[in-house]
Amino acid sequence: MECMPRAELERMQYMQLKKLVNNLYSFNGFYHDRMRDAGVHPDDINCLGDIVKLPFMYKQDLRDHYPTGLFTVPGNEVVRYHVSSGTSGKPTLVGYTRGDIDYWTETLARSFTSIGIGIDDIMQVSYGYGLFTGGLGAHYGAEKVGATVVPVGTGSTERQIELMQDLDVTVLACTPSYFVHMIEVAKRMGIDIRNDTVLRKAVLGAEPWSEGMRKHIEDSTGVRAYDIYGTSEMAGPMFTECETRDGIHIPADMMYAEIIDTETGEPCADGERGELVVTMLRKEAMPLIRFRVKDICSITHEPCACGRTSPRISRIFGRADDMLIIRGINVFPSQIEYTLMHIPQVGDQYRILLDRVDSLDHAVIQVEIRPEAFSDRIEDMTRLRSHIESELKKYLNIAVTVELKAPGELPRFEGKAKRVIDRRVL
Ligand code: DLL
Repeated sequence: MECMPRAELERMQYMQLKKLVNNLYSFNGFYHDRMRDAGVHPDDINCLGDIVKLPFMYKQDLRDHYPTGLFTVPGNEVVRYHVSSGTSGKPTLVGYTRGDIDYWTETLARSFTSIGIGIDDIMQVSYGYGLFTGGLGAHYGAEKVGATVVPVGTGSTERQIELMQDLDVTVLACTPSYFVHMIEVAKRMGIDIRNDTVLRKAVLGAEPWSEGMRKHIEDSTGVRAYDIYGTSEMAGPMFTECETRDGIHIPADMMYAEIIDTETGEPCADGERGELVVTMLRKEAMPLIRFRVKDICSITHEPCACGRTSPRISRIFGRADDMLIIRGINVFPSQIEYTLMHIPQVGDQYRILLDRVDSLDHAVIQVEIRPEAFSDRIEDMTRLRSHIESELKKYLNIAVTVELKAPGELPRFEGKAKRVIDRRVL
């Protein structure tokens, strides 16, 4: 399945899409009305490319039909709920049939296999368990490949590090920011992850991170870090990079991915950045057709060096809706992180504070610096601050103020990091 020629994969996707559209048009009021209002009938879908005729779905649709209005199976076929908190507005509820759980688990098992996780591994799952999908998702996927799971969840970081040592944990699954925090706590406990544990891989995701962050993590621990992506609407964490680490594989039998221009809705070419739009081809309880995820990335359909023919998406660069507009200039927090992580004196923690002063946007970037770069000499610190400011100006094209922070001064996070504090009154 994973190495099928592209034409065959696309034929299979078309068959699944056709079935999905027929079913939803015939048996579901929401999809029926949406298609009718867009002037499209299932008979108009005659090849995979015809998917662009179908209307988009938005997060707002899920909120408007909260809790179960978009479910397409009887309530007694639903075996699990997860809830996505979201940044604003009502939460969204995701329901799963037995089949949905199996297909989610299978996707993750295939992803974990592609990075060499298997029967000999012990995976510590330090994503939150509960309504958040990270913990249970990674848990089921790891068990499916025969790994031993240590279901710690978040928090009690010192205990986590002791368990990691005691149980010979080889793989860690958590947010990148939590791993960075763990590395610091381990250091304080006198434990060097590289030499005092057998941890060799980390599956990091659920929030934006950068190549620079990956390098910091790998250089300080010797652990190989892989990106894992997914959203609760899709099911939860699902897709990872393979050993080649040249994009996140999207198994074509699970999901059809499009990249569009956020403004115009038109398709982007391979390699071009745009907004991810997904159609879930096998979901039962809550299908998604052309759902606008709002994550910004690019796609390639070229086969990967690993041999898999599935399309691959790039790292997520940011979200279309958390793009910051600072004095009229569009800035993604990921661009700021990218710039900071290329400055050797800068540590792993930073925070972006936005205020409006005399009607003008004012951006302050608080940056922790590495212990070895910290100096008592004011001239050294002033020089470093100006250097960081000028790098940010060069890359982002806006002037920002940098505040240097001592190692350990900024808040740490066990789940998703909150790095942007926007106090501007709009
Ligand atoms: O965060 C699912 C997940 C759990 C993914 C564990 C990976 C690992 P939500 O809470 O619905 O689901 O949040 C989804 O998080 O739209 C992205 O904006 C962001 N996100 C998730 N993974 C990544 C990643 C889970 N690898 C939202 N890189 C998505 C960047 C990510 N952003």
